[in-house]
Amino acid sequence: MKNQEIAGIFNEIADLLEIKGENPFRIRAYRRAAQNIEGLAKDVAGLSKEELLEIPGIGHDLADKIQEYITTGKIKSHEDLKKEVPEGLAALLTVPSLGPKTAKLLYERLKIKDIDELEHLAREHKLTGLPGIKDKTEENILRGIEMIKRGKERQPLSRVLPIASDIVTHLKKNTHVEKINIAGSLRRSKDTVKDIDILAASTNPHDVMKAFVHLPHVKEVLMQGPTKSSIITHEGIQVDLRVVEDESFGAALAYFTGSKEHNIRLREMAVKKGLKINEYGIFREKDNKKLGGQDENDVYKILGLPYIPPELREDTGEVESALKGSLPKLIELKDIKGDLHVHSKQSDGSHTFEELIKAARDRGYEYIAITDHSKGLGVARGLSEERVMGEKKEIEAINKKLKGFKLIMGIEVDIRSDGRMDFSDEVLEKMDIVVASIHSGFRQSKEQITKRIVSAMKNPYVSIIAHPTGRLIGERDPYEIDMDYILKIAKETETAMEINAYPLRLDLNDIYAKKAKELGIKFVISTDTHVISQFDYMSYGVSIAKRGWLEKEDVLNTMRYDNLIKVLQRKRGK
Ligand code: DGT
Ligand code: CA
Ligand code: ZN
Repeated sequence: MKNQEIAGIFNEIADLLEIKGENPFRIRAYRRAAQNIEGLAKDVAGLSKEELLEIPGIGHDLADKIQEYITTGKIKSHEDLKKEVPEGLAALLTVPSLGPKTAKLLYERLKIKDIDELEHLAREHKLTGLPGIKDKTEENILRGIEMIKRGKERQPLSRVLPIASDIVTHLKKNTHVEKINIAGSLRRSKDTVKDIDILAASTNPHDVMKAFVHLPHVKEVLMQGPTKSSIITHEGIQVDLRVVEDESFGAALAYFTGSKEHNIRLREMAVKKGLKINEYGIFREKDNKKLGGQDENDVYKILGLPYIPPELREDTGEVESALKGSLPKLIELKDIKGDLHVHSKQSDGSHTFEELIKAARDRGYEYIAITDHSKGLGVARGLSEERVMGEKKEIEAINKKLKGFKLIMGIEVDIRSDGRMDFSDEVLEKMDIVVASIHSGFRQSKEQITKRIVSAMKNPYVSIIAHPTGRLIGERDPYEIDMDYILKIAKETETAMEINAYPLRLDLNDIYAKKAKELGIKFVISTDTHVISQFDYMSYGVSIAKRGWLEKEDVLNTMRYDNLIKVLQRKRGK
């Protein structure tokens, strides 16, 4: 799948153009194209030019560039740009929080050639004093570098899962495997993963391993053995494949799915019962008699436990809960009846209402809420009061014609730096659903940001807090907030918390979701779609919800439209 490579190159072109001080519209066009390609479910390599032109933001020029990359592995204008901009300067641009202007300044004044040198000088406070660079700037640069280093160790779920699934498909097709499954943190749907663990059962491990190390995905073979092989993919991700006998597959799957902490708990329980568990099976201690191991559930059954879903296996109470018979009945993708955070062309989305409705109906939804940005977000073409009322009229007219589907009039209202809402209550009252979120002032103190979110929750028209911590995995840390206090107020004010399914957000995260559920807070799982293919991010949101122990009843967008609106507006009557 070439989508991410091409999106990466388009972003790089945008950076390079920015350094050169080129036309901002051209720069924006590249960034938007990158975003849209990255969000695409289909591989661009398989698309005709006509099909490429259907991707929002892709015109003839960019479509040609995509095809040039697919046939030659390069884009000439990109190579030319790189020659114009020194390599060292381009390297500096990879640091999040370091914009082209500052990068250029540092490169020209201090002759910084790479990130190590930048880190060194920032630590020694050698950057301050340059125009526009303060202690804070140095801190942010160091934090950005830290993030790059961390980012190399762990990759977002969404980048890794498609690669892993593709490898599994290849191995299933080309080799004789009886069973094959993803294991490790990827199977537990953690928001970031270190590597890909795959487990297979085969009577001919040699052939499977041979096929594995020759897959088109392989950049480097780290080791090749009869039971375990490891490779590095072109994306730089390590993949470990283990091959076992069919009769041990279940035990091995349980073992390599982890987590390590969960496994330790199971082994302790086993010892107390005179049993022994390892990757080969589950055995009676006294005579080593094998009691099971072909199926994963053997392990749980023999321990006297119900099956524990992989998303819960973190030793955060799932074993106790299993013993009591009180494991949650986890929410599933098919429970979701609609998406409550969607952007249209009217702000920074790429589609008309009609296109969004069709895409939502194709996914079996009964409703979506249009939640374009409010006026404060100029960069996202935020709506003025007047435009928002125009949008409302249009939506009402569309709803008159729709059967079996509802377009919900909403707004993503910006919580301003001073804590006020970007729209007055008179405007918010006219919306069927109000999603409030923070898009600025990320570096305010913990008290200030907490206060802003609390004031949004205390507004009777705000039904949902969107992406409550503002993180972008690998790009921006969560802002500092007093989450315990926020959750307490969410409960008191009956404000729902969003699990934003956009793969770099996944925010609320699993840990806070579990806490919030324990307090009885309600959730929505929303994709924040800007391009219709992003509706499919819902599955990532549901995975995080599962990791947060959520059940269907905890999530409002599993409800029918009528009940949903009643619940979302309940706080208005108080
Ligand atoms: P990651 O890769 O950091 O995202 O997280 P995991 O959980 O995939 O960790 P990984 O890849 O090191 O190991 C995969 C699974 O193998 C892990 O979840 C449990 C099992 N495992 C690995 N090493 C040990 C160990 O020393 N003891 C036990 N009990 N299990 C282990
Ligand atoms: Ca792993
Ligand atoms: Zn949004």
